[in-house]
Amino acid sequence: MKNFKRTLVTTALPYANGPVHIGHLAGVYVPADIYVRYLRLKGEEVLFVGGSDEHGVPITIKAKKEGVTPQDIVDRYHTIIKKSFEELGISFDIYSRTSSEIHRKTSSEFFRHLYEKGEFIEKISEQYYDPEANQFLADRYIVGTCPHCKNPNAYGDQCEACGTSLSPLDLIDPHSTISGAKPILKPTKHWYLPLDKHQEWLSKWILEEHKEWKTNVYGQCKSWLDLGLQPRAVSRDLDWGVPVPVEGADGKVLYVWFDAPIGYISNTRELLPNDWEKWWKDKDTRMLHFIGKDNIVFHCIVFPAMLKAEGSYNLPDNVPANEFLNLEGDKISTSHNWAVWLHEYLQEMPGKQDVLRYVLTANAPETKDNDFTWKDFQTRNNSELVAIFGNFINRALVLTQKFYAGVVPELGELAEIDRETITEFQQVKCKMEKYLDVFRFRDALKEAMELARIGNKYLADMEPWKLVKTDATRTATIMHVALQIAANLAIAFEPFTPFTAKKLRDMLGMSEIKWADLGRTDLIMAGSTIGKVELLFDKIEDDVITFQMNKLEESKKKNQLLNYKPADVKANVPFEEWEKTDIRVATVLECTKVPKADKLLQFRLDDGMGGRTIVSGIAQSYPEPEKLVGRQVLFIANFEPRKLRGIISEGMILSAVDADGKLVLCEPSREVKPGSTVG
Ligand code: B3M
Ligand code: ZN
Repeated sequence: MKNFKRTLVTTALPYANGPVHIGHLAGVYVPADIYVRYLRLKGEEVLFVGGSDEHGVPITIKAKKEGVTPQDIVDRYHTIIKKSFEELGISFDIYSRTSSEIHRKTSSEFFRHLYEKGEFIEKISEQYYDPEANQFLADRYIVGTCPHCKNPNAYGDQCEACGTSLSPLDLIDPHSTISGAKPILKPTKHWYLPLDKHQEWLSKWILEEHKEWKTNVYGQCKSWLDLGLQPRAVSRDLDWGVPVPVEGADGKVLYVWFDAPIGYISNTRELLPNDWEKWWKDKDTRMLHFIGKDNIVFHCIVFPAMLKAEGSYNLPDNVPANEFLNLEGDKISTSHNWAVWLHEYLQEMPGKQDVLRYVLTANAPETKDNDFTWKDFQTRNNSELVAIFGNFINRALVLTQKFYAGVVPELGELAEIDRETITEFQQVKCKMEKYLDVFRFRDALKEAMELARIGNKYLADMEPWKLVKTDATRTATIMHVALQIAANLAIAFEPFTPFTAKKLRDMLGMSEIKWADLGRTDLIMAGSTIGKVELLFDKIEDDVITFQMNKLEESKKKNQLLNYKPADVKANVPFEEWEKTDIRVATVLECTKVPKADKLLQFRLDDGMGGRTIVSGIAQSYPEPEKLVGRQVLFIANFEPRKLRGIISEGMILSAVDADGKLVLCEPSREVKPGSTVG
């Protein structure tokens, strides 16, 4: 690997049309922060740049829906996002935004420069226009029937019912969501970045010179390149964004994916107005983009092509993109509120930033999609953070308090076992580096945890609590070694769990830490005093997890109701057929659960004809069956009797099936004589 003087780390700019969730964190922000903290600990020169992406159509749609301006929307979410990142300890040097003046200037100049160099092609194409609202329509503003599944509410870019990507021209019976009008096709001019002209150098640069990129990233690039690159429009007809800075471009803005990556440059410029160029143009600077997998093509192909076309910028050295994190088995979805939102987590779980950072790293979707579950969150907290890391630190420090009133004891002569333990924990640094240097943070974290395991095992084997009664010198040596392991943990965990590392440092009285010190056995001196001992982690009880699970369950139900689509109507039946079904009213006399059958209820009914028994599969919707006594139900009286769990069921009780799958009994709107017919 080439030697660089400094590293610029960027993280994908989250859209400011919603808060960030654990998927964003696991994919981008936590790994980037780990890496940056690691470099800083090593004393390297590093700049960590982030910000909000405040342009694009979804923001304008949200604004319209709420009757506010797009600026209102981005102001709201930029504030939430920025604050929540800070609270989670994502240590940006700057977190800014693309609606800033400096960004408008930077991206305008960038476009203008390429324009003047002749790096764009201009094309006129036919696009949908709303004749009532007098504006061109972004794909998302056009709704029509999906040609594949006939969903009447498909968008111009995608049908959310069947998942097919669409172009607005595919839609049957399109209409504008702004005015409802039928859109007309109208010619419009746009600027295109001719990616086909960049194909050759891009292929060489990625496929030959960057074989070290993660396989998921390399593979995606390869398939794009194999398909052959096409020119891409870099402007849009829209009134929210950076205006296209050329004559005759009224009503046109830069495409959000053109201006957003330039946001990395603008934000660097905002932070370092006089010194930003060395981070972008000096060949001794290495640039890394941390992103999610859906952004790979933009960061590995489109943005590099833009930078190359400009001519004076560096290209990224690596783009360590992650795969996706799912939540309880389902894809995280902002629109379906299927997510764990960072700002809510921080509120509901105060002081537990490091638990989330830890779990998201231990389970990071580095090579494939992964699943976050609350149960796993609890287990990792209770049986890893509490039982291994927290337990070791607590033991070592509490014993030091107890035996030596908190004064670090002298190191005596080392025994074989001490030497072995020291050799073992000294290897951790090298192992961690091997992983951290190639962005394998899960494995690096495992090694850090290994250090705590070594400490735990050492204390468990040595049993200083027993030894103290017979051999004071030996006990002092053991405790001295254990405290050095504790100090090492404060360094090893700093990139992953910075709040805990700080707490630990404070307890041990360590002021400054350096990565280079990892593995040392003289980090805290005999005679120094340790501070007040506090637990590093608390056990997470079941009720905390149940609360979170219930919250998710609620949003799942809401979604089912919101997205409910009635089932297709069955084939017609002639009257004579229908007439054969004899539906009657009955009053419930008794209702009980059928033993060992969790779905079945047994009804005894007054059917006006001497009574009958019916077994019905609605137990899950009626957990207190006795409450049904006295109510009236509809039932099919001439349904062939069937034996269910040994009970003869003489008919079928009618219920409606609600969107969430719950069964709801049908009842006449006022009481009628049992046995009355229904028709
Ligand atoms: N805002 C997309 C996203 O959040 C986009 C990233 C921009 S990075 C320059 O998925
Ligand atoms: Zn469809």
